Amino acid sequence: MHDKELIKELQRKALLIRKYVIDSVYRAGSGHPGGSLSIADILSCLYFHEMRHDPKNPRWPDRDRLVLSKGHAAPALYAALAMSGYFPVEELKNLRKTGHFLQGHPCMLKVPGVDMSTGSLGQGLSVGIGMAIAGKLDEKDYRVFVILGDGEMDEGQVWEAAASASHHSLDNLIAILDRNGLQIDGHTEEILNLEPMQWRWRAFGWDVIEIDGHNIEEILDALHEADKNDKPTLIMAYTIKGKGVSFMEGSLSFHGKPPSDEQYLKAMSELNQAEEELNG
Ligand SMILES: Cc1ncc(C[n+]2csc(CCOP(=O)(O)OP(=O)(O)O)c2C)c(N)n1
Ligand SMILES: [Mg+2]
Repeated sequence: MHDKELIKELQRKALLIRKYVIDSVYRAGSGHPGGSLSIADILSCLYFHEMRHDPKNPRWPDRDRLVLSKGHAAPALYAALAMSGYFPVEELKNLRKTGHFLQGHPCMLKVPGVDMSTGSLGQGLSVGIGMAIAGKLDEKDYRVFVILGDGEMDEGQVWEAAASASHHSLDNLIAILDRNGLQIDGHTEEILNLEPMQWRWRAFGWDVIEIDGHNIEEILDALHEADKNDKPTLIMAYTIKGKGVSFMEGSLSFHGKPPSDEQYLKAMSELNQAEEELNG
């Protein structure tokens, strides 16, 4: 059992991430709200509880690393980083604006706290493996978290990486699969059926933990359990694309589209209401 206050605090932070996602994508007039909203709870648990990191020292050699392999969910990552103190939250208003540093996809050369530049799907797990092997060679005890999309599983490079992670017994590597069932063109099973997905990962030598990716307690338990494994772990997080905004939930069209003026107001009012309910 986790402390009730901790759970509530992480739920509050996840809601705030969602509000920043909607606000920044609306102001930018472009971006990916759906896949950003689906990982808000996961990022909240990672940045505000689980990860060892120091926003004042973004390149601290002993920090846990995070690779957002589904780099189009950058608005959620930027919100978590700003809220952690890597840069001022005011910068979130300048998402995708010329002359500012928060690009549409994360750039490690420009944004403090971004461990890897991503956006081209399929590559993040390979990079995470490199970091995990480096950690072993350097005798460091940091962990590497990689957040993957389920449409991203169509990329063959993911499976080459999956095989090499177990070959190298990378128990310091934790991949989190955002299993929202949707990709850019449709339902994941219609585009390329990879079911049973959990058994594919097991066959590649990974431990698999299946959870509700919006349940803070389950996310925390899974992260804790992953730490005890002697194999790489895949946390299969079942989520809802667009989670938290009624008309974006399960919607294909909000994969990569900003809300209109009217939709923006509705989304913010729903999230504000959820916040009020949480605060009782
Ligand atoms: C190599 C590559 N091909 C195509 C794209 C364009 N693209 C951006 S997001 C996306 C869909 C990804 O679906 P999924 O991994 O399920 O992400 P989520 O549902 O979490 O948004 C695609 C095809 C890309 N970024 N990289
Ligand atoms: Mg998806």
